Amino acid sequence: MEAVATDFGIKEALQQLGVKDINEGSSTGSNNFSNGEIIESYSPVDGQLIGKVKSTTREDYDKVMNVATKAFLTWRDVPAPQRGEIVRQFGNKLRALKEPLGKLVSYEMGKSLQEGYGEVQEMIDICDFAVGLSRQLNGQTIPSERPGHVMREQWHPLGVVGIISAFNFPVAVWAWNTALAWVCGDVCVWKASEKTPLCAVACQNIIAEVLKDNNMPEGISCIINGDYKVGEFMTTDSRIPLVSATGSTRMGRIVGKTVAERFGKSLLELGGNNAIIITPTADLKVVVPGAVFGAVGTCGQRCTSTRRLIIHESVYDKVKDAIVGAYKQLTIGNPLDEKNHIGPLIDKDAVDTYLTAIEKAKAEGGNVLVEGGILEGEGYESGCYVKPAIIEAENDFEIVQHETFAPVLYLMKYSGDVENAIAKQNGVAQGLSSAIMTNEMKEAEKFLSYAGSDCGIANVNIGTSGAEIGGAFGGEKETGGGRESGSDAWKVYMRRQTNTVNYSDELPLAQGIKFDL
Ligand code: UN1
Repeated sequence: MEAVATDFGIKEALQQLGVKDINEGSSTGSNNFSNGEIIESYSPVDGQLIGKVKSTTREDYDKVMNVATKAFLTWRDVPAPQRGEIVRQFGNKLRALKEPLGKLVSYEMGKSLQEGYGEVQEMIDICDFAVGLSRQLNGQTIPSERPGHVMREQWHPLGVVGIISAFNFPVAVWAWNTALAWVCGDVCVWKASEKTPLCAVACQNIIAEVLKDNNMPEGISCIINGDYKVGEFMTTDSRIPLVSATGSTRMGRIVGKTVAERFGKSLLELGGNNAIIITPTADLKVVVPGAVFGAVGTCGQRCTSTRRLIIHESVYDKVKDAIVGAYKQLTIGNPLDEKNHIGPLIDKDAVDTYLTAIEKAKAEGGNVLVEGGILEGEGYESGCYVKPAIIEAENDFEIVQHETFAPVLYLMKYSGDVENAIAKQNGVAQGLSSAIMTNEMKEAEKFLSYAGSDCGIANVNIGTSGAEIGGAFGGEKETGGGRESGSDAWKVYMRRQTNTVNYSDELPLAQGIKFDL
C-alpha cells in the first residue's frame, strides 16, 4: 500500500473492505478484466494517494459484457423473492461494514464522516425497500372488450443495466440502481466516477462475496473503470437496454442523445439549482439548519444542495443575519474528524470552479456577505478546502442560472405574494429540488400545486437535500426527468408486456371489426 493515511482508521477500513493497491493484486471482482491505463485515487482530505485501479479497455469491456450477458440468463431464472433474499444479505453485509465503507467514502470523496455513514445507510435502506419490492413486481389485469378474453400486464427484466455515477455519492446512487435492478432480474455494469474508483472496488468486493455465498455468477454485478470514454462503451452499446446516468446536465445531454439514437432507455439524474423560499411566517429554528445544511453539506456538492434563498423582504434582514451568524459557527477541516462540519471539495479543478463562480457573481453586481476563499496552512495541505460563501444576487445573473458544485449560496428578495417567489424559484433551467418555509397553509399548498414548484421534489418546512429513499428521486427540465429509488421507480428497470388471452372458441376482433372468411 502506498502512502495511505493511518489516522482515523483508514488503513484498517481499506483492509476490511479488501481494497488493496493493484501492485498487491487487488480483488476487484469482475473488474479484474481491466488492463488499461492506471487511475490513481488521491484523497482530497490530505492529498495522499490511496490506491490505484486500471481502466477498462474496449477489449476488457467486451469481456465484461460477455460475463454480464451470460449471468443475466442465470439471474432471470431465479424467482424474484429469492433475488430479494440475496439483496437482503447484501444489505446485512452493508450493515456490518457501515463503518469502514462510510470512512472510505469520507476519505476518498471528502464528505463528513456523518454523511459518509448516511450514504451507506441509504444503501441499506434501499436494500430493505428492494426486498419488499421483490414480492410486489405486480402487473394488472385489465377487462377485455371481447367475450372469453382476458388482458394482463406483466413486467419482465430488461437485461444488462448500465450505471454511470458521479463522485459526490460514490456508493449510494449505485445501490439505488442496483438494488432495484437486481430484484427486477437485471444484471448491472457500473462505471463509477474516476474520482472515486476505490469506493466502487469496495462495493464490488462486498456484493461479490454475497453472490459467491449463494452460488451465483459474479457477472450479476460488474464494474468498469475510466472516464467518459469508457462510459461511451455503454451508451453506444445496444446490448444495454437501459443506461442510468447521474451527473452534470452537459453529460446527460450527450448520454441521452446517444442512448436515444439506438432506441435505448435512459434514466437521467442531472444538475439541480435548488431554492428555498422563506416566507414571512417561516420559523427561523427550522430555516437556519435547513438552509445551512442544504448549502454546505457535502461542501455544496449534492445535486440537491441549496443554492438560492428567496426571502420575503419583510423578514429579509432577520433571515440574512441568522444565516450569516450560523456560517460563523461552521468548522472546516478533515471530514473524518467529527468536530468538523465541512470537508474539502473533490479536487483542485472544483476549487477553480468555485473561485470563478464567486468572481462572476461579483462581476455581475453580487454583494458578498460571507467572503469565500481557499484555506491554507496545517490540515489544509491538499489545497481543496474552501470557505462557504454567501452572496446577495439576482436570479437572472448568468452565474446564478448555473449549477456550481460548491458551497456558494445566493440570497435574493421577493416582495408581495408567494407567487412572486415561486416564479423566481421556477425561473431556472433545472428542476430537481425545492422547498418552502411557511406556517401559512395556503402558501404551502400553492407551492405544492400544479401552479407551484416545477421541480421533481417540493418540500415544506425542510431543506432541499437529504431525501429519503422511499420517494421517487429526480427532477424535471434540465435535471433530465428520470426517477430513481422509491415509489414505482422500479418500473424503469423492467419491460412492460401486455398480454391478451382468448379462452373462447371464437375469434372476435377488437373494435368490432368484421373479417369473415
Ligand atoms: C445526489 O446528490 O446525486 O437527497 C443525490 C439527497 C441525497 C441524495 C443526493 N439523499 O440529498
